Amino acid sequence: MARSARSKKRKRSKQRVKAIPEEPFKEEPISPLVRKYWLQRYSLFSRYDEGIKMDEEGWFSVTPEKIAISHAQRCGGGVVIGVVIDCFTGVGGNAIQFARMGYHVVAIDIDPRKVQLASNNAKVYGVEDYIDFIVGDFFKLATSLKGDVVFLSPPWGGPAYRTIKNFTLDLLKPKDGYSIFQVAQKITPNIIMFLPRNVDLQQVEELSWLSSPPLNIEIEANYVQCNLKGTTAYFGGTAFGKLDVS
Ligand code: MGP
Ligand code: SAH
Repeated sequence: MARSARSKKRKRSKQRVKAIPEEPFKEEPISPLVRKYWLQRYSLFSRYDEGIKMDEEGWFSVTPEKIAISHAQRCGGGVVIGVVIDCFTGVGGNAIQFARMGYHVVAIDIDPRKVQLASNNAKVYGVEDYIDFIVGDFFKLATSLKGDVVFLSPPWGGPAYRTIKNFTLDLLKPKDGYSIFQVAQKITPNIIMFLPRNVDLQQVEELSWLSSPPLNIEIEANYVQCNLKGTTAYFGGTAFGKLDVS
């Protein structure tokens, strides 16, 4: 649903926790590593030419726009308004689409530069007023966070992740996938986790058993133009499109 159509419903007071560095942003040149991702720039951000800014990690980590839109649609299809916590925001690929779908977003990244980039990119999409950016460590902030959905797209260890045959959850950064999931569960059982395409699916299913009773889980393969890009696990109310945060 278009943001403009929903604006009247969005009267909740905004609690800004902005901590964005003021220094001017210097764009990095397109390195050989980045070139492959730069060639895919319009599938990463369709408004790339309108002023999107990236850094090297941002290039190889950002969720392609089509997948980020489907993550946001699965959060209740925009029917209900709620708060999504994007715990590993990066350059904002997911946070922007959650905000466009009508959610209020708390966007956290440990790297101040990422928050600066994500804030810039949110402005390109006209949704900066719907996102509270926080520079900080998700694990330290977790106990003070409240939200209806937690979105997790942690680092996978760089582009070399794809050389691994079976990507086990202990390879996620900065902590293993079980620890990340357990911290997220203290906020809400409605968790969406974006994982590598070669992730160990049995281990992903086991995450749902960490809760008693076990959480609902639905696992989805994510494609862009027939190319498999990642795996998304939907837990709790986000599985089977049953989220209701009203
Ligand atoms: P990729 O496998 O590096 O690229 O990343 P591609 O073009 O599929 O490579 P190919 O040559 O094998 O076809 C694919 C997607 O995974 C990226 O667009 C990101 O959305 C996501 N991704 C990749 N990495 C290394 C990370 C990461 O560290 N963290 C997160 N959250 N996402 C990542
Ligand atoms: N979904 C994002 C990509 C996330 S990449 C997008 O679409 O743009 C993973 C991010 O996690 C990186 O930007 C990294 O800086 C951040 N990160 C790593 N450790 C963190 C921590 N402890 N707390 C918060 N963010 C962290």
